[in-house]
Amino acid sequence: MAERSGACAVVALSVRAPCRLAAQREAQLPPAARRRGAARQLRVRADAGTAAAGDVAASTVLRPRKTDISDANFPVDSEGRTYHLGTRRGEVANRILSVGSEKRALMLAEYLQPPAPGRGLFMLESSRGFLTITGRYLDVPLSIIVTHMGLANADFVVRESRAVVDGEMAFIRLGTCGALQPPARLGSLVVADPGAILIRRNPDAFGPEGEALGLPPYTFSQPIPSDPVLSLALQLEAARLLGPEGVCSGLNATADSFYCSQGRRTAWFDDRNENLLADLLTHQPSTVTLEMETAQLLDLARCSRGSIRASAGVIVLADRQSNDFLGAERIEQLERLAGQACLAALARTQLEDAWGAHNGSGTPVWHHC
Ligand code: R1P
Ligand code: URA
Repeated sequence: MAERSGACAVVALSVRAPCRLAAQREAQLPPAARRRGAARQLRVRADAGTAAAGDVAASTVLRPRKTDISDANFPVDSEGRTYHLGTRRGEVANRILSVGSEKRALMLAEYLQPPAPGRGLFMLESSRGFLTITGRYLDVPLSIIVTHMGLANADFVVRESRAVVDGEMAFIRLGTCGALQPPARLGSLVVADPGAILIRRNPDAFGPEGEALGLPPYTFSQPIPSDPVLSLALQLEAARLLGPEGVCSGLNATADSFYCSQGRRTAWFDDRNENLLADLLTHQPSTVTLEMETAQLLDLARCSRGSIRASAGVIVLADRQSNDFLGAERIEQLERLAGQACLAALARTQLEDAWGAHNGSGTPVWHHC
């Protein structure tokens, strides 16, 4: 198939006869996607809490082929698909759970109901590897987006999703982090409430002029607030699912590197970060966690002219004092529980949204008909 991009792979989260599967997949493809071909098929289970046991829907991952772009300022293709995420109006819901990895996204997609009865989840992976999954949680349309890592990727996800959604939006990031001090501890979920600061490496400090001037090698922003309503909703849902002792809140620090800007030291590079964590705690004594995306999300929400609410919850997997790291099985358990808390907080938060016709530009994938 000339238009097929990439290899065809099946990730089976449950098992069914392959010939039946193929027919189901093909039937679920919208005509445009059928023409282009789908690179991968995945199977997800509807939320056990809201669907009949064993109700398994086959979901196909669409991989739209890149076509010519029309706008250098905000690039979109002839179908209105954004340049990096590859989604268009009607494919992304107003409520978005942003996660760092595909594994986490697929695991949490198991708790979604299909966007419309009798269909699989909507799944689209862009040529840049951003996976968008749209379905429903507690009957509310909701998207899970694989954001990968770092400030730039968080920027793509927020800006390009905002561009294809009408009405007020809510974003929650579910990530992992390192803990600096209590109440954050290995295995807890820490909600970024009151918000996050940004730590940036300052390249000017490493050149001769910067050295002569004594420029600081790292800079710290002031706290950027998270949305109090969304943060509280996340704390309440997380306490319900993880127990009150499993969740806390605190100021997060988002760094522009996993390594140097989080005070990790390696022999290969001159990072001048021996005092970074101590300086951070002098600057903001209440900082409890370190990760790589939340401040970008909160900054964009703050600058969204009131159109985006945002918060984040991060699972502590690295203790920066004791140097311990959480086991893989426990991480997955926590991702599942914290993920359901995020989905519930998003679904239960009131928004002035527009679930309808999306300005007449096509039927949303979650439309009942
Ligand atoms: C680094 O290992 C990654 O883990 C954390 C950091 O923010 C960074 O993205 O979050 P995620 O688990 O969401 O990726
Ligand atoms: N993610 C980070 O960014 N830092 C950590 O220490 C652990 C996860």
